[in-house]
Amino acid sequence: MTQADLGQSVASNGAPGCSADVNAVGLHAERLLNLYPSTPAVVTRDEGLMLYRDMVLGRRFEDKCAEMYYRGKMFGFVHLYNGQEAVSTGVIKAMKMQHDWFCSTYRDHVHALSCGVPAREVMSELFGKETGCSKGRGGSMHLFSKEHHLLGGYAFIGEGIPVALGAAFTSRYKRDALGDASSDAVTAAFFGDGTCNIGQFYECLNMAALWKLPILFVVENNKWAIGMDHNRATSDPEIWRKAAAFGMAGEEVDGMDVLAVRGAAQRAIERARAGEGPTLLECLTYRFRGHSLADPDELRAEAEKEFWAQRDPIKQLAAHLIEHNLATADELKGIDKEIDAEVADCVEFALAAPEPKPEELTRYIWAED
Ligand SMILES: Cc1ncc(C[n+]2csc(CCOP(=O)(O)OP(=O)(O)O)c2C)c(N)n1
Ligand SMILES: [Mg+2]
Repeated sequence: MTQADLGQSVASNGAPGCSADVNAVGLHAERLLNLYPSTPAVVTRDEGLMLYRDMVLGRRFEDKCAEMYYRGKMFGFVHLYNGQEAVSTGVIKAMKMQHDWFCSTYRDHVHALSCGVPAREVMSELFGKETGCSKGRGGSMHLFSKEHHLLGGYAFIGEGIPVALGAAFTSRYKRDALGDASSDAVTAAFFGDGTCNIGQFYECLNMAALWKLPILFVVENNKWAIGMDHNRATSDPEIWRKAAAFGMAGEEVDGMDVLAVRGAAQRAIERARAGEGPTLLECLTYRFRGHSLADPDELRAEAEKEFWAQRDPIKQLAAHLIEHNLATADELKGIDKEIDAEVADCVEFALAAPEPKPEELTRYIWAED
């Protein structure tokens, strides 16, 4: 399909009255431009720098993964998160580390880093080394850390949603049935726009609403499911509105703005901890690279890519911090340098780390005492 075909098919399936200009960047961009601004989080200098550091770590880590993949150090499918950092950072950093729970997809490296899994452990996992967070048996799509409450990456789309639902049910059951008043953990389940067209999504929304479970369904709507345009694949492209059918809270948010995401996440977390049940949070975002590192990314229109590149979440936060005198450009450059050193260190560590022993291939399939 050519770019002209793509524009046409979007128009033929799109909202009435959308202009030629809008078609150049697509309906997804139009939604972002028409978004009702949600109340962003107010941040202190320390919080702002923490968010900046987390997003830069995510970005630089992924860039390094691309380099290592093309140098033949990683095998299998590797899906990068560039462009979507505001979602991982905005949601996860609003939650309580090693208390709340997180569930990811195959695009999971940056979620793991935001959860606090050390970069050395994530990179080792990608190289299939024993020092990896899944002991080298999982690889890119199966990051897991009990210590950091990361319930896993999942290669099958939607597979993590019921797992997250189970974690949310556990919090509620411990508090209400077992009388543990301290059991107030909230779970965040991350998944994409394409995943919202499968059955598990609806089944889990139903149960979460029915039992008022403390869960955030975080949709990372990056417009694309491999090569399928979201607007051609779903009955109502505004995913957050599907919350109403289940009587739960729903919110759409600028997923390129970490403070907007953080604000929406804080509201949803507060509701969940107060026993008011789940939220469907739709973050409008975009992936800056192809679906996986095996995808040459020749399908998407250049104008569309340019539209979203101009809204780079890291640059937007940097501008905000400087404009509000929370940081100087030099300080931010200093953080960039520190992150580069951390990423270089994790590669060195992972390259030197041992492979799993062949005789232990099946170890960790079953829990050990
Ligand atoms: C159950 C299942 N069906 C199909 C696939 C093939 N598949 C891999 S990624 C993908 C698209 C998912 O798109 P989306 O949910 O928007 O996530 P994104 O890749 O954009 O992060 C599909 C259909 C799969 N992995 N699992
Ligand atoms: Mg998608």
